[in-house]
Amino acid sequence: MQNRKNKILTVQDLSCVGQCSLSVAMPILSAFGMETCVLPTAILSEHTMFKNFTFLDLAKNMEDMIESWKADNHRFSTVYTAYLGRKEHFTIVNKAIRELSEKDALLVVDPVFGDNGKLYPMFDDAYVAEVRAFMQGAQIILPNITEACYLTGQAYTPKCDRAKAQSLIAELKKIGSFDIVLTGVEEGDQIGFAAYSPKTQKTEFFFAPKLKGSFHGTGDVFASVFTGAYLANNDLFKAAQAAALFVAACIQATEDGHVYGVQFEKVLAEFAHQYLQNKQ
Ligand code: PXL
Repeated sequence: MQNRKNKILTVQDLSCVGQCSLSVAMPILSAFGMETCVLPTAILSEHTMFKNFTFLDLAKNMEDMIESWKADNHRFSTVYTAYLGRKEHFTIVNKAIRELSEKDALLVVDPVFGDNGKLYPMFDDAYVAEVRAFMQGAQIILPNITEACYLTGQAYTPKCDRAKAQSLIAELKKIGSFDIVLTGVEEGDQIGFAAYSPKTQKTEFFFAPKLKGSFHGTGDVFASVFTGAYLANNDLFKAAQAAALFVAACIQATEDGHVYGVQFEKVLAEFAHQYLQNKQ
């Protein structure tokens, strides 16, 4: 059924309240049939969009886990990274990739450092520079508009149309030869993504009606579904389309006033089942 052996290592934080990072990646990747292993970078009480949050840095523990996995001979066929938290984590993650991934392993990088034109709390230009350097080894990157602007030095505009997306992609291509899925592209009252592959040198767009409201963690939901779907069918555009449709379904299922995350739990099982049956 799947083309790759799918033992995936996802590297990101655990936000103990708030539907984002590992709390969404683990159930989603599992629902798509992946054996999901995790290298947690930090434990937070809540994600950093809450007024209060605690942050326990797991850098030392990450290094110990890598040594233990090496000794027990664990290897991963895909590495998917998202919010790490501190710039020191990148050296450790590079080591994990070097020493623990299979020869033809896939590296999916969601840069996760900002949204709505701003960096998340605790991040600065030095963190962005680390992400930019780290991304060079990726086969697929999944930036939102804010992240693409910071990564390329282009000015942020609240609306990113096709022309702006093309110009961001032209600059992102200079960082590395990866597939790019740029999320948050808008056309009229629709929102979607631009998907570019160096293999075809073409950019394809997908748009669906823009739903009201702004929710945290949807980027992580998108990236997790994308990764699960991509590993199931190896099709960049179809995987991104599935992720966009899933995020829309999650927003529609989310009760009014619940804005710190989307209630993906309500729609995940059925969606993943349908996808794996039809490979939409
Ligand atoms: O959803 C991205 C994300 C992940 N992890 C933490 C965050 C955020 C966004 O704010 O704060 C800790």
